[in-house]
Amino acid sequence: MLRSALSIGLVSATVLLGGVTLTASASAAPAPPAAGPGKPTPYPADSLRALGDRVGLRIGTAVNMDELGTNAEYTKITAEQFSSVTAENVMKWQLVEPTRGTYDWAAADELVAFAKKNKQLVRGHTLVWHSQLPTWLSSDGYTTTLSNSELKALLKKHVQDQVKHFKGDIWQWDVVNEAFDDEGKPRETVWYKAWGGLGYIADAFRWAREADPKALLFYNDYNLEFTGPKSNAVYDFVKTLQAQRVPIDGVGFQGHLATQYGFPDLQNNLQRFADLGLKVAETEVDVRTFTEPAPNVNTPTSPLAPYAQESYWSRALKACLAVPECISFTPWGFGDTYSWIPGWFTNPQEGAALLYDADLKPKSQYYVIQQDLALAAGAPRRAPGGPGRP
Ligand code: 9MR
Repeated sequence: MLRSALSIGLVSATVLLGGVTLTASASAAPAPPAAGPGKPTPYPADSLRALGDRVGLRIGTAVNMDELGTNAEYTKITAEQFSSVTAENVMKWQLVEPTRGTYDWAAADELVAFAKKNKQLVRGHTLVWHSQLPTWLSSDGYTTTLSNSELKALLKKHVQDQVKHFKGDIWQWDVVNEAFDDEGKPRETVWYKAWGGLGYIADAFRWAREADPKALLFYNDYNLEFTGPKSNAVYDFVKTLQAQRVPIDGVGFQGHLATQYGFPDLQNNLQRFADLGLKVAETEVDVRTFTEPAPNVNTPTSPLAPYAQESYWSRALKACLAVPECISFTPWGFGDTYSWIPGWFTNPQEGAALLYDADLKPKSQYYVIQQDLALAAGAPRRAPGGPGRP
């Protein structure tokens, strides 16, 4: 009853849940006072970030730097709703060193400044990956004209320089991203080939720890959400890192979910990694569904799809809430227009994967998450962690 009242967006409906008054439509909420220059944007008591604060759970978002600062509504939502931000692209190697030997930190620095101003923590994404490499290094992540010794020196310099540049400003670093394939085999990337194995991963974590001892260091990947060859391989590998005293603090579960597949045994997987003494996080959550062909790529083909999406969002959040070591829950952006999904999954078309629609209005999925957070006051409180942090 409550859900349906919220889902159909009764503009005047307000509900008291978990001690917080939830407003059914963001536009019906009293407008917060405008933020002055240099002042943080005030955020409402029923925002996702305010509700997450009560259990110590950071609610994050990936940020598109083409919109932040130029699109007023986008900027306001980023500040009001989220207590953590991840650079969707601007901290990737391709963007920070497009020309060999010349760094461009401008967009990433802008995001860090925005986060500081708005009292948000930053997830650094990502230091070592085979994708989105500058073309001077590799155009496909698997082949290169550079020698193994050059690659080794380049990766060391990249990790050290980037972590030092942001020293003190990053809460969690995705040190290594997507090193395993879906069969649980190591991807034979340029890094794997240069080291003759996975040794580059231990080296990268050690360099990152030296460069910023206070940042939490994460391994991040997709399809770790369910028990299978990939999550088993990463689980075993992480144990070998720990046995070698490699400074790994956490594992990121990207959480790119789709209604066409069954909901994964996510809580079990978060818990088994947490039981290794690690932090865990949901780092790139979206829930895609089948949609109409272009130009209506964010219109579900089935009117029932949003119900499945609401359920998946809710279960993904609750899996994190149930595991005290799960310190952040980060959707991969918040407006369907900016999602990577419609451009990537085209045959058949999928989309409508985020909490806000193409007009930046909250969808029913948003209200479900908001309601779950309001009710989560009894969930175990988590500590953000990291050396020097509670
Ligand atoms: O959302 C990102 C998109 O804008 C980029 O074009 C794409 C390039 O590979 O990367 C997307 O983000 C990815 C993230 O960095 C790592 N996990 C998968 C994400 C979706 O592809």
